Amino acid sequence: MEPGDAGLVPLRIASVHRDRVTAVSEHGPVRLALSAQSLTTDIAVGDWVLVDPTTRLLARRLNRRMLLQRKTEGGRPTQLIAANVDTLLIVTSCNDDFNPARLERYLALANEAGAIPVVVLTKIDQTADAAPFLREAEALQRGLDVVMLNAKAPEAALTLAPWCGPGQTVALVGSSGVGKSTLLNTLSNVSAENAQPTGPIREADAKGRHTTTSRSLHAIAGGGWVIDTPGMRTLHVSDATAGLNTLFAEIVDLASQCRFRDCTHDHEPGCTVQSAVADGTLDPTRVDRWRKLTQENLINTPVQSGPRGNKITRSLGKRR
Ligand SMILES: Nc1nc2c(ncn2[C@@H]2O[C@H](COP(=O)(O)OP(=O)(O)OP(=O)(O)O)[C@@H](O)[C@H]2O)c(=O)[nH]1
Ligand SMILES: [Mg+2]
Ligand SMILES: [Zn+2]
Repeated sequence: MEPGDAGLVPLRIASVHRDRVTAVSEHGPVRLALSAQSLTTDIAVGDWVLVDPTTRLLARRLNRRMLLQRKTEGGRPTQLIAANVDTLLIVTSCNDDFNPARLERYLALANEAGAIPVVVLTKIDQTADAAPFLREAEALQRGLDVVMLNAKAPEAALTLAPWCGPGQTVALVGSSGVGKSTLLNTLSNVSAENAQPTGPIREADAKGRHTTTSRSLHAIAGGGWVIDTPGMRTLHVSDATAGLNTLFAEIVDLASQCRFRDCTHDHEPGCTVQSAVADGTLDPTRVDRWRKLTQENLINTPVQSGPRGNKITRSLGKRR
């Protein structure tokens, strides 16, 4: 607390729109009054703020524990996805939506921001065999937790219980139509009238119709919070060097043992990455995806001048 904070109450941000912000209360979301100086682009769903209980004026934002953000197209400022998230539930379905390259982008985002990533495979009730999806997802990162569920079934809440509970915040991300809002409704267990709207997907290619259009935070029936987000079309990787190194740890380990320090892992003799591909212990498509994301991160990450004028990249370490 700071001087001047006396009499203010901490509230958690439930939704953020261009001209309007709501916070969670026992009676559902309440609209906050904004001062002329406050910018809604600086506020994220999941932020804690201090509010004047009589006027509902948002006095100030409390420091964030962590922030999920993403770079958007065309040099616009980064977009705040959610703040103070403990676990990122990366949702995909056991159908045409399943795509290792896309899941890796979400994993890099979670790793970099310091959230625990969990891959959630939905629609197991609509597939004859979910095991291949599970195996492929588990191979995406060392020690990665992957769960399978039917988002409509009440048991889904039990499957996710290890990451939910008092004080814990989970956020749902993934493409449109994978079942994020369906899962939120199962977790929050609210009446149909207060439920998040969900929408059907296209039969032909399993693509959703972008039913959810804004981010929102909700209470979970057994305690804790869950954040719903709109389906993302693209997720660019930037400022995620540490996140990528965690994601591709097995390749990073191999690459450190190559004969030449500047090995490009392409044609050099004594390349441990290429020999792992040759002996079948490393999937060459995984190496291709590692190269592509590393390159994209390099291009998207701003370069700053170092102390002696030498150039250093901004995200050599994890910034917490
Ligand atoms: N059978 C089955 N249907 C599901 C499951 N999860 C979601 N669905 C259905 O899939 C469709 C899309 O679900 P939504 O919850 O709207 O998907 P979303 O991820 O929120 O999509 P956007 O809001 O567009 O990003 C709806 O018709 C759901 O009923 C599941 O596990 N099993
Ligand atoms: Mg939705
Ligand atoms: Zn090499």
